[in-house]
Amino acid sequence: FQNYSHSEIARDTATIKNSVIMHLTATFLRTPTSMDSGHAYLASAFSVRDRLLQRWNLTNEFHDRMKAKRVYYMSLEFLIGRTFDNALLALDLRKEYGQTLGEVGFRLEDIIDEERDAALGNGGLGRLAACYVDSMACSDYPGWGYGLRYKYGMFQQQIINGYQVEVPDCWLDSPNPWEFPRPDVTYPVKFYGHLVRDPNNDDRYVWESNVVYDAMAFDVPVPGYGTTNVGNIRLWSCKTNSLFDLNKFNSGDYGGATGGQVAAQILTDVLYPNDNTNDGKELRLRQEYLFCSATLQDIVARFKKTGRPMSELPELAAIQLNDTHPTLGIPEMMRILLDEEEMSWDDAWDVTTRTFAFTNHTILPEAMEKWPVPMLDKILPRHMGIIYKINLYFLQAVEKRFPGDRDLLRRISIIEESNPQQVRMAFLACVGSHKVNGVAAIHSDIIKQTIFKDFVRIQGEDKFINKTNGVSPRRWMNECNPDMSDLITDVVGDRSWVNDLAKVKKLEERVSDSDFRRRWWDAKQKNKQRLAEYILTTTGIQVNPNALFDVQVKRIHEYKRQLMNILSVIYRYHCLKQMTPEVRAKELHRVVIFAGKAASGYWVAKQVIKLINAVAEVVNADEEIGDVLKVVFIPDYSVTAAEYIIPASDISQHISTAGTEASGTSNMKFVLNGGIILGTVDGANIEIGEEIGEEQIFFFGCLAHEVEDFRHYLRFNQPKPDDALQTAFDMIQRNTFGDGAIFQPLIDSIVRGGDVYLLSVDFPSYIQAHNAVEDAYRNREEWITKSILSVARMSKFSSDRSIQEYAEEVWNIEPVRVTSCS
Ligand code: 26Y
Repeated sequence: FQNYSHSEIARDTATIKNSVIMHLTATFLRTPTSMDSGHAYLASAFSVRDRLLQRWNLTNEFHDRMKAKRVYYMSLEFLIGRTFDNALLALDLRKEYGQTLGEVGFRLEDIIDEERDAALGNGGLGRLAACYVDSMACSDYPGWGYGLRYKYGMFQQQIINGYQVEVPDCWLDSPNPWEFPRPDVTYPVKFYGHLVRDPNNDDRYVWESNVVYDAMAFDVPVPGYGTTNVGNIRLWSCKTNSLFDLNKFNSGDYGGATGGQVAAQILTDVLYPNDNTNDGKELRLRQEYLFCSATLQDIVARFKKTGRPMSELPELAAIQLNDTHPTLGIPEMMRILLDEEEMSWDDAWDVTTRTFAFTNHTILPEAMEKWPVPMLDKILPRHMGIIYKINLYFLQAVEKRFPGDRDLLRRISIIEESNPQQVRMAFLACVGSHKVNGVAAIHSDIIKQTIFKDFVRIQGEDKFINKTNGVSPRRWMNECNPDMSDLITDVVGDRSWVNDLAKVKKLEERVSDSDFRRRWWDAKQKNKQRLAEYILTTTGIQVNPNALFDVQVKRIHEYKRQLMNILSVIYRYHCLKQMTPEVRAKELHRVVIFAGKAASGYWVAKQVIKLINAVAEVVNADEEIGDVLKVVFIPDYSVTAAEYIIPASDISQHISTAGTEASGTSNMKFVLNGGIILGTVDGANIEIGEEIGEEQIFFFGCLAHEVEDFRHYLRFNQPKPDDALQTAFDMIQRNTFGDGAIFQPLIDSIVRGGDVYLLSVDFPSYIQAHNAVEDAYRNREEWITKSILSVARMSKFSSDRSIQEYAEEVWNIEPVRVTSCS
């Protein structure tokens, strides 16, 4: 046994083949002759998983033994995508598996394509969580992600008649090699009920309820690249069998017997498909609590195994809240410490605030979580009581320091005095944490000047910090862009840059090496060719890989201004139509690519998708235009789709109204793949520009500090669309793209609705910026220089850098490199 846990499984192809065939026959009851590519994938994946399992055990045993402080990253979303290729690269077994599969008649690429995405997230926030656990694993930080195992992840998007249609994502219908069920790790989670006060202790209650659900753990291994460390994401699923009512079953009430099961399952059935919009649904609140309660019970149970007193929890555990969604973890921690561990209020509060830290990801008012007091009181009576008390003590302390400032108390109260009263979750998260951070420099500044302004004054500047986002170079370079990665490896001398991105700086030395420049360009062309094929299979549209690929892929949201993009495409179409064929033939050929999902209930966003598809249909069918302009909406954007699209872009658009996009992370991915940004002075665009130099990025539009004045003006004055924008409106209204009436609400949002996102303000400079991009792209040599220099200067945006900063400044944890268990 000792030997088993210490020795690595052999890496030769004979051993690999044996283990694949073992799983094929023993796990899936197939034979090599009856194997299809689906089973080839499953058998290969299970054989890789055996290796991960071994390292997983080693890692966790080692961390336990070392009594290492762990960080717990709590997130309602983990947008993981695929794992097989990622694991092969991490274990350095890609070549061996490719060879083995080749010997039995399969191409590795096809086998990789059999895997379905784990799409347990909406967009940026969920993908960030996945990049962060990847970085923790790769940098040897003892860290776990905690989340929910949704039965249905992010819906699949079909485009029917130009409209988005949502289809359930039944990702667990086929076996999932990347999760380990842990029936022994199950916790009861209570809802509703009533409280009985401890007669001897004012702060202690017994919470009685017979509505109890079980949360069962599933562990998802996170392979670390170039280390034996394997991270973990622990996902909770609502367990059902304990709710089977045997009495009802025995009396013949079969439906009633499983009634409880159905209700329990619903809690982890589906991911809410909202990105940056809070719909305040009760089921969502219950999901959040199930998640927080199970997670906190698990963290406390693990800590208690060390035998140390609860007051020392902050020495062994740091908990990061990924936005406010897991904020109930704070009152839940208090409940455990007060009611179960019998701590005093002050000691419990001290432990709690030293353990928790909170990341804010947005300042859009519609995204702010608030829960009606009556709803919270009904579902979680004990927590409502704790929140009242947290608020009371907080307000008392503030009143002491700022006597008589009643407006201040009203502004900062965790309970908003509306009708009904609401709990402001961002304030609760802030008060219960020792650090609060934004996700890019401008965003962290904005939150200090707006939502947390009073808190900065009360709690001090030092509590409010910036942690600029980052992305994983493993997935977003090495995995998705093999040709460019091989080139970088040639320059650096080995592949160590994948874990140490500062090394890409070396690319600058080769910027005038003509052979290198040609290979750089060829790598991009190959990626564009690959995307052209992907576009053909997913949309039926043929595009020319030699055209400029102009990409905007992200969630569809008004603040991200896909509408401004498509309006500029309409204007471009108009201009092309005015030209003589001779002049038109000299125009730069362009493929405008969109992808992204709209929340199911977000009508305006769905109309934007319809408009894009309506424009695409007319433009792509216009023989006069031909290859000069193509418009493509790629359906069902996902992590995997992004891995095809991002490496193939020449220019990508990140054009949010200044001050609205907290950071953005795809902007980083595009530049790390040699693409150039056309963007506003917003989010992480700003820091990207600072790092790579302003010659390498195309900025336009008004600045964040100007936005309020423009908005104010537009509340009382009609916007003045310039000729270009007016031309686009006219074409829509003249039914150029089908019935213009269905798009009138989009035009009205600008001309009558106050143009909240300032499309009319930024449109002229947007068109100018497009022209500048065209001029630059026509000069191929200059373009290649921009592309190489950009990548060379992007090392700041590795999530390894972000995680190191969190580790040092927020979590106070150190890397623990797994060596041996003994
Ligand atoms: C349901 C509701 C409460 C809600 C659900 C999801 C609210 C917000 C979200 C998701 C927000 C989100 O994805 N924010 C993005 O986070 C990224 C990572 O920090 C940023 O790069 C990006 O600018 C921000 O919009």
